[in-house]
Amino acid sequence: APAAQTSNADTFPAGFRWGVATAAYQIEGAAAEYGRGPSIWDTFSHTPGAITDGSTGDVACDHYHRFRDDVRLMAEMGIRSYRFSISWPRVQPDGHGPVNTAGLDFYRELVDELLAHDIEPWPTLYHWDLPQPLEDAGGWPNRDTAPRFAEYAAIVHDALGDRIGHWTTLNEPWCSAFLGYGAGEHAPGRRDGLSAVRAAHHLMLAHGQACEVIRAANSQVKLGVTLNLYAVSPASAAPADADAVRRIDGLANRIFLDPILRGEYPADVLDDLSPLTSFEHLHDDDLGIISAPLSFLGINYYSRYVVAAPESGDGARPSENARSSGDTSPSSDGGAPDNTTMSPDEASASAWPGSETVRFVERDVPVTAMGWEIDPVGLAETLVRVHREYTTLPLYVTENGAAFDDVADDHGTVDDPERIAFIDAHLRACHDAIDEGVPLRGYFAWTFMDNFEWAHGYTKRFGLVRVDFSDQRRIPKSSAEWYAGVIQRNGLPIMGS
Ligand code: GBH
Repeated sequence: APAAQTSNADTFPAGFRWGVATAAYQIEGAAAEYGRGPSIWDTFSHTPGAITDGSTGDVACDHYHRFRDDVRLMAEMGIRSYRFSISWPRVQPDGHGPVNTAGLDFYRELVDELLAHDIEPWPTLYHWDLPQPLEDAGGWPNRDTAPRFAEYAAIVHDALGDRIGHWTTLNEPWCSAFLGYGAGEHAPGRRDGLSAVRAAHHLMLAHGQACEVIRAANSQVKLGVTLNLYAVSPASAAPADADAVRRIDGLANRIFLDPILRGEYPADVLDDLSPLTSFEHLHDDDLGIISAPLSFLGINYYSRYVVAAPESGDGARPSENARSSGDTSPSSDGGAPDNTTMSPDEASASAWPGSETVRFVERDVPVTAMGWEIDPVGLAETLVRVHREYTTLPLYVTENGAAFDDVADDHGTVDDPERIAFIDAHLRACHDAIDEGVPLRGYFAWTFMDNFEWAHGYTKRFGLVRVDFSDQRRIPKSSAEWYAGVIQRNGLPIMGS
């Protein structure tokens, strides 16, 4: 049975938005066609060893050529809102200057097709695919990338603004900064704590500057940003574990929430980072720009982190690698330090600069195929926390979902009760949060169809719809049918029926 059972009300508020989400590089394919330039994900996925199965997003779901069929399938499922991302290098192949008209046309046609099917388009301007020329010029650790992004945002808003209700600037700046420049698990695969910290700041600056230019063009526009937030809890009641929570909550959540929603950096996080930098990259007016007024906040929620103080004694090895890659191989299970097998670069790779030695504890609880703990209560906790501590803005769950080891029969049919239970439990958690007064206005399931799961390539399937990558056939899983029912009744099935 689903874990969060406290709510017996099964209907959502009138007008609650029901959607699915995707991202450009994960589905579009047509990577070198129609004037699209390369992004850091093209470069990274073509780097031997970077992606588990050696795959790339060159073709992915071939959505670029099949978007009309995909939109029709969404309409058949009763999807009311579609969150997708716009590929910056499709619109601006060099990351600045000339616009690729074919790229803008693709998104115009997609938006028109959605509207024709009564599906609300929810674009995200940046889901990790930085144009490669901008990475060559320093990437997100370089301050100049921020105004480039604002320029790109203005171009897209100009082209589509009349048909879009809600704009999201960035998806999960934590991943871009700390997985991309710290741990090196994501593009561009750099492994340097200071670069990650600078990237985080410039991503937020880019968000703020984009908000400014878009709002200057339309004062009524609805603007938001999507953060991936975690519930974080201690492995024990020991004070040292509480400090581990403070650190990881600081680097995962508060380092974005505080600047964006309060206009300040959390002092303790700056303190933890001070051995790494004297913060020359923070300029006087930045926090004013970063805390630009918003209309909503998007939250992506997948799991909870349970953390503990570093092993006493030293030599405690960076512990994030095993968990953040979903890798459960014996070599990464937190055993004895063995840095001799790592290059200096690998040894310093961490998504948690300044807090590298905090331990991520694996508990004996159900996990998804990614190895992530299934913890719907953490979603309610996160929503209530953001509402009480940070903002009264409308909130949206812009991503939530799970990979499981789907088994398809000869017809490609997948029965996926685990995915249904996962989403059911998380929706009950959403309902609990609403009962507690959280203005949660919508939910987007991650993801519409199986796709290129970043460093995991095609080995992890998060879709409601199965994709057969040998022939691009789409086959709705039982979770798709179940979700269609949820949307139709604006609520969950009554438990036990
Ligand atoms: C989202 O990111 C992305 O927006 C989406 O594109 C992606 O396909 C989807 O999730 C599924 O991965 O191993 O316990 O340390 C998710 C953000 C950040 C979630 C890192 C997992 C590591 C968990 N991820 N986190 S752990």
